[in-house]
Amino acid sequence: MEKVIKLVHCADIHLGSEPTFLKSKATLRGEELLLTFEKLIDFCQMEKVDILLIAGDLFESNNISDRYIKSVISAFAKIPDTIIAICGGNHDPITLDCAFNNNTLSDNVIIFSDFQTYRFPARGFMISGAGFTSSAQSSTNFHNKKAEGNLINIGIFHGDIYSSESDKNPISVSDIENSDYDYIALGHIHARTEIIRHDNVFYAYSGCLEGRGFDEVGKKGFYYGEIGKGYNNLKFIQAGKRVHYIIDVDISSCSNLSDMEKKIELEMHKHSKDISKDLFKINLIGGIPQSFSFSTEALVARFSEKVFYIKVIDKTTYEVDFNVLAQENSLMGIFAKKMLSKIENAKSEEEKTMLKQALNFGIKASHSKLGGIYED
Ligand SMILES: [Mn+2]
Repeated sequence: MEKVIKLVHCADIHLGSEPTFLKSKATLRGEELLLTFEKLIDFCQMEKVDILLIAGDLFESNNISDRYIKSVISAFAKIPDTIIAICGGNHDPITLDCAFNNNTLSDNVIIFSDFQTYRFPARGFMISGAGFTSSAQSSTNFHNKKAEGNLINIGIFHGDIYSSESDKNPISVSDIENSDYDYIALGHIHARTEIIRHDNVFYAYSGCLEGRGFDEVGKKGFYYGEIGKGYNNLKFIQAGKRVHYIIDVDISSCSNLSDMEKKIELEMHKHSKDISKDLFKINLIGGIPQSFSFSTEALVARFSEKVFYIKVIDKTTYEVDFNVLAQENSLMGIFAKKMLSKIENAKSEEEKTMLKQALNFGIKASHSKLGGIYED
């Protein structure tokens, strides 16, 4: 077989960020991002990785606590045989006051701002890339580039392949596919792609290393494996210490908090290997009798020792015969009658659904359940 090299591709680590929704656990979570990154460095050392690619947004901003920067720089120095290629992201652009310009880095680290190529002929590869030099960049820094020579050509970029209108380095897929690069490591989009192949060009978004909120659900990590000319066996490795899950739980068969607790826990275990480590957003769904009222706060309290974080959103509906209610001579009766006529005359399915929800919210509000309805 032709020469292959070992590679790790990660991106969007956002060191220095502390998810504020976690309140008293936010600082702990911020520290965990750093710990996961340090584990990744240990992994590179153990596996004797040739190249570690960090495709932008290593830091949450250019204005983060010095301890994060110091930890990262000493971690880099621990793996002198691994070439560490980093490009600036929109969160940590390469500016005069960025971490990399103001600190001495070990010789194994290369930083990309304007497009540049570094050649390592003795090791059989070359790395080309570009990074952000300010927080926005409307034209791409990867246009009409072509692979050259016999070395394995690697690219590293932070940008958006999904929108040509993006002001975050809109990279065109055809520029990638026509580049003849052997592998292009992308950052910026926090949801990973599979390894995409076009002829002998391979490319991927690794996604972020750790989820930091419920817009980053599921297992997070990095790509690791061997690449060569026309060869790529990169595999996803889960690295995140904790996983965020959003789960719909139908509680229509429950008649008290204890039933609900059991049902929710059962659903959690279906998704998570260790619920005590993970974060859950539980959407309660299903129809419940009007007589059944519960407090989402009380439900959350039942999980305080069982999970790292839980948020409960009440999306249940009341099993009410609205037509009967509409006959009632009461405020709710009048409300139901008006809403039913609006639903009847709705011009679209969307409008109908929205009006039905409004009817439900109204009925729930009359039962003082407002606290559980709104999502923050
Ligand atoms: Mn990012």
